[in-house]
Amino acid sequence: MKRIIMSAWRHALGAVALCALASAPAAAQALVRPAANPCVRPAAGSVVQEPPALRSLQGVLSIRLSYQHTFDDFGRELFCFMTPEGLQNPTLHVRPGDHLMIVITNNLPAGSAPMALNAPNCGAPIMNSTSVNIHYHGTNLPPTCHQDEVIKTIINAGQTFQYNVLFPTNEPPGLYFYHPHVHGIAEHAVQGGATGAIVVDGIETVQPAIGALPQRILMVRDQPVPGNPAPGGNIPDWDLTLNFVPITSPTHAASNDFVPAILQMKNGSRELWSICNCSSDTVLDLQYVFDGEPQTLQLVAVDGVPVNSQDGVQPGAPIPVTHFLLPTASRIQVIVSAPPPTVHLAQLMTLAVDTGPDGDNDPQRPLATVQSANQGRDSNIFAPSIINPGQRVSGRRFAGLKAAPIATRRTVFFDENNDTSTFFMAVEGRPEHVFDPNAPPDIVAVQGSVEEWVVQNRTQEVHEFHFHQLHFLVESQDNFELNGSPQNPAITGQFLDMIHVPYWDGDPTHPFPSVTLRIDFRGNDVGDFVFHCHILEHEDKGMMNIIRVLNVDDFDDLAKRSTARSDTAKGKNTAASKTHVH
Ligand SMILES: [Cu+2]
Repeated sequence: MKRIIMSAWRHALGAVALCALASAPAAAQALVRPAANPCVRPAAGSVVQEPPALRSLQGVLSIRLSYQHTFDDFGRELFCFMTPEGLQNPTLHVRPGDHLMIVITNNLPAGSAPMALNAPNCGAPIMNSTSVNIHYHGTNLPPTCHQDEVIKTIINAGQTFQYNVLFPTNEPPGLYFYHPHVHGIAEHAVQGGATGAIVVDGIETVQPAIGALPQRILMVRDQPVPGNPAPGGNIPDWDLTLNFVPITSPTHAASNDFVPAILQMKNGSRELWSICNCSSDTVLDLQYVFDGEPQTLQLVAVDGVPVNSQDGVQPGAPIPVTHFLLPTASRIQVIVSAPPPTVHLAQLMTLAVDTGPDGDNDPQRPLATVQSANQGRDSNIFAPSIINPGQRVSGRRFAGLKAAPIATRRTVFFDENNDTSTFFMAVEGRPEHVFDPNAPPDIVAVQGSVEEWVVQNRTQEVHEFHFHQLHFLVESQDNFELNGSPQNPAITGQFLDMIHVPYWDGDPTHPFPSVTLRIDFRGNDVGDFVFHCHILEHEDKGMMNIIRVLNVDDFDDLAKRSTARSDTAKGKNTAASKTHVH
């Protein structure tokens, strides 16, 4: 049903350019030896445990990771990042302005299906079926080699690579995550579990409602259903896990026999839950229910940005929600109360998500049964991140975006060819094509500008729009109801790195569902980077594109050359942009 495809690599097989590597430091690093017993996972019905956590010290978090795999009892291939001490996928706590240094060795077996990447390279110039790299999802890091670059960064089996990532001082405090981002095998790696949380500490200084509440990281992931049964009814396309505790599904479509995880809280307590939808392909619609009654959750952050915290509105104010649609790769942080003793059944669950006629089966199911007792499970939770009394973080990376003049307007859209199982992240006015890491960018923008993009869904399944290196301001969600899908009112006016674009119902008189976004190129994001659907099956099959952001001088040079070639379209575009460059 859903298998990784390597045809995109095979067609590009050919002369391999053995050009000089752009990354000399990697060779100097001592390799990280494989850990014993990698990727150990708990049993169904287990109590949810907090992932291991590592914290920066005096502005630096320096770690060593071994990328490994194993197979579980159902034959599923599991992937993980292991520290030499045996910690799996540790949560990485940093503060704005910190350096995150990671030495990583790829300890997978040698791969097949090589594909050459044109220079400039970062790491190996050839990628294959066991390559790895690390994307620091949601962070506002530059797309440069050794930081958050994923198009040309390749670490092959046996190779060691050094990341030296510098978090900006205005990075919003909140929940981010890391995962491999090699085109063609991203779905397999992420479904295998190669994801970990990144926390930029200090959110309580922007959202005072959090105060000193205990905090908990909840990572939802997805994986193949054992035996690959035909999806339908309550048999999903993908099973879910919660901090790796598998949520097993019924074996009959009409059965409701899900086995949730157990989550233990202290009687009368409140906690901050930082929840990542770290699944590859599964959209969630989270709800917290006491005896069938949806509870109000106080939403304090989405995608690492404290809500209502930008554009001079600090401290932020929480948004009450009774459910929240969480795209793949999206994160929310919510304040949650323990169930009172009178409640018989308290559950964190995901409601059914209608992914469209061409989409996956994503039924309602419980994630965890929440138990409260006089003895809390303090070992499960970590202390609040309060930096130092009196110390604050600004987190205002996107301040002023609402009022900034718009330099350029563009339309991009999701499209599919069902006959060839190819997926497109297309740009209006450009030929539609599957992602090619060696292709030139379809969009060139200028650093310092702000653009307005309409992102349309022209297909009959949902897609999840992601922009690397920056967040966008959600201006509107359009034509949703007309096509049978609800909007999510909580996100309009907020700053996200993921947004759900529901499916088109196929009625030619209905305009495509779309979102209108303000894209912020005022940051330190010069270079080539990607925007794509974060349903990774779709990304692997081509639904990704490249944008090049140039600094003003390079952009002006490009504009002059374009004008000299009488390229009127580009010339007009440039003139419009330049008038608004600060
Ligand atoms: Cu998609």
